[in-house]
Amino acid sequence: MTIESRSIDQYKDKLTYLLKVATIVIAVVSMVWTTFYFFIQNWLGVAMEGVLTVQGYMAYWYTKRNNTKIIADEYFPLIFIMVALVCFFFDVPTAAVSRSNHYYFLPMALYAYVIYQDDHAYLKIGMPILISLVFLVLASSNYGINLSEATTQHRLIAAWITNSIAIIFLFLVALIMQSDFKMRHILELELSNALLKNELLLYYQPQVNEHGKTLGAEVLTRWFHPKFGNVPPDEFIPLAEKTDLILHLSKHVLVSACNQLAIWAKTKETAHLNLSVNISVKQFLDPDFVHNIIRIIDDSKIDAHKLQLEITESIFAHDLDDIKVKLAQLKERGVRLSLDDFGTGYSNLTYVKNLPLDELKIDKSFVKDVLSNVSAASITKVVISLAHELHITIIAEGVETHEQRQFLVENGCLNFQGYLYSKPLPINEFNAFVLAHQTSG
Ligand code: G
Ligand code: G
Ligand code: MN
Repeated sequence: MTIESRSIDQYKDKLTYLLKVATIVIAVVSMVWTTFYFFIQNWLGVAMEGVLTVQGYMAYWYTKRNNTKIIADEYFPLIFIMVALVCFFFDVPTAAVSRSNHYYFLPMALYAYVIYQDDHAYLKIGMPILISLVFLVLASSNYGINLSEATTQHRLIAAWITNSIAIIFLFLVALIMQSDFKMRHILELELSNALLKNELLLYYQPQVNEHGKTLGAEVLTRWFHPKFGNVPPDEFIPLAEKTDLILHLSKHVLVSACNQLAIWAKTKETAHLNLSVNISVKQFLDPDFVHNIIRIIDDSKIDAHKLQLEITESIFAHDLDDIKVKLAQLKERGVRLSLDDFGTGYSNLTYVKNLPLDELKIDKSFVKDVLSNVSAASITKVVISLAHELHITIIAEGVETHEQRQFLVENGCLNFQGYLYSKPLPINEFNAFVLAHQTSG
């Protein structure tokens, strides 16, 4: 176990390192070209290579900050387009010099397969195919409108450099692929071990109304690794999402949550409790998602209204029709739906209005700043009135102080979750909390 866990970090570091090398090479090479075009006063060349330089540096900066998602979403496609433009306008083959920049597309096609691995097939397969097709056209033709103004001699030297870098990139990508696959493999082993050994535990964070009565809880998964202690969900959930393990993990969480609801239903003091469960995007997109949930509810014989699924706005980046169908099926079975972290992502009011939601959850980042930041305060007010207008429940998460609570109450949000009341608790402590907070409701 120890060796495996250490190697996750090792591969993660290696991946970041390789990506840093690649992005800095892109930046430096295009900066050299920017300077070159500057000296021969070819302003279009300066502009184009200048843009590539900035993109390279930005990609490097985001790699350093461990934000590889923005590279996949923005910088990779942009760099692809820029290199294609360079091929077409600045690297047009002549009788004396052949084209060279298109060779960058070979490592890029391979790299696309790595970064879009967890995405829809049209990206995962489509991007490598698209890049390869562009390579094919540029490699097999002399299409292009030459705006370069560079001399044949310069271009000959440049071709040697470009081809060398393209070859180096090819090996870099091969190393990146190797590290990435290895890391996934190890993590899959570790997490599936954790599932088998019951190292994943459910914690319950109370949700409380304005009278202090406990309405229910949000389930938050904790991973207690025997050697590394508490691995935070912010680390293992995104990693689990990279493999199918998220499906097993989520199923474990849902089954446990429904079993808990069944246990609560047997006792007068706890029979009213609701349970909110976080649903990850990949889990939601699984074709069997609805079917599985309904089966779990049926098996545990709980009242489906007591189960609430928390989805996030990032779901809306996917097929909306499919989402609507799934949400409608869940609603029909009586499951409640909550929109988590509201206001942090693809906020689009039309989604909120058109989906069968039961609850909006004000994100803790707004609650945190509600007293010190005017825009956090106004966003919070808008979200609260939106919920009122749609006649759905509103709850604030991350409530830590009486002053924040007071602000929320004054603006019409009467349900709270946060450290002011309690941190997420193991089941025994949560049950004790409920008994201690039974005041009128
Ligand atoms: O639990 P905090 O305690 O650190 O949780 C961090 C993040 O992990 C939250 O955004 C929460 O939504 C998410 N999270 C916690 N448990 C689960 C889970 O069981 N499934 C999913 N999909 N996300 C979870
Ligand atoms: O994304 P989601 O809303 O599911 O995240 C819930 C996360 O918020 C968990 O990590 C939980 O531990 C954390 N959390 C719960 N209450 C508070 C709080 O009062 N303050 C802060 N900073 N975090 C909180
Ligand atoms: Mn949540």
